[in-house]
Amino acid sequence: MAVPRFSPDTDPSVISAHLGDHGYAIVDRVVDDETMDALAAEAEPYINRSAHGRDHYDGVHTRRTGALVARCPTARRLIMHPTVLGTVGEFLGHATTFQLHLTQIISIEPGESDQQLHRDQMAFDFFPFPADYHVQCNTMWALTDFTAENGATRIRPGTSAMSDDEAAAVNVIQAEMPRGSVLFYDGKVVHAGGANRSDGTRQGVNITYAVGWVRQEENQFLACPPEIARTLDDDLLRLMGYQQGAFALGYVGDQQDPLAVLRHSLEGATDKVKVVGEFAEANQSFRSFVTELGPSTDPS
Ligand SMILES: O=C(O)CCC(=O)C(=O)O
Repeated sequence: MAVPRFSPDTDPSVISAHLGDHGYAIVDRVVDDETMDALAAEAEPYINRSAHGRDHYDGVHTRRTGALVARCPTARRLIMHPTVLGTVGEFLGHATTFQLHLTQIISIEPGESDQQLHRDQMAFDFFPFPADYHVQCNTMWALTDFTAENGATRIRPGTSAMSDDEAAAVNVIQAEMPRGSVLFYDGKVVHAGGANRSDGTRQGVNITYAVGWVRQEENQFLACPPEIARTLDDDLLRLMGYQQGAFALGYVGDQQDPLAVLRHSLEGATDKVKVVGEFAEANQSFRSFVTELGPSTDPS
């Protein structure tokens, strides 16, 4: 079956619409070989030190290497790529904010077998999110070419809103794509890593995003130590979680803004997080709540 794909200049709203209809979208050659060469060189020592998985879900011939914000400066460009942020912003636009969920290079080595098919949102304690509520939006960047032989991601297209029984009847496709391409897939679509029947390692950079009100899969505050975090741009830091995830979520101390605390310390940060009224744009629930709350008091 021919797998549809998009060119790198495609409008993010088109990519997001395809993702909504099919559970995945592939955009070819979004970054060049130099970018992937730089990332591969930065990551290599960490990949070599990463242990193989401990079960057949993680993959006994698969290495998973995280903390990419801290370890690999080039990964920050993939995380913040405008096509990706545009698509994720559209796809998760129903939430007040979205955030970085995890960063992980998945190296599937020769001899690995098919990973068990699954839906990524199971990470949230198998909570049964409604079929029309997307909690995450994922990317898998091809650090090497992705081929059917070397373990390109397997997907059952269009299964995001299906029951497991219905999904089981859908044929699997493989996200074959040249190096530098990116696969988008949602948190509900049935998918898995593929068996590697080649003699080379398949490497994918899994960078995923989630709505701002859930716990992140990779703990960004420890994976990227504060001394490195302080060297990063504000936009990346907000995405990593140095922002209010939604009203009341993520403040520090005396309702201070987490980014201000990172920059100026707990005692030195004067910026406060937003009050509920400042979220009135977000949705009708906020507007109703604020109407009932009445006018703000001025403490001065
Ligand atoms: O490596 C892949 O292509 C997919 C991996 C995956 O789905 C996972 O580990 O959850």
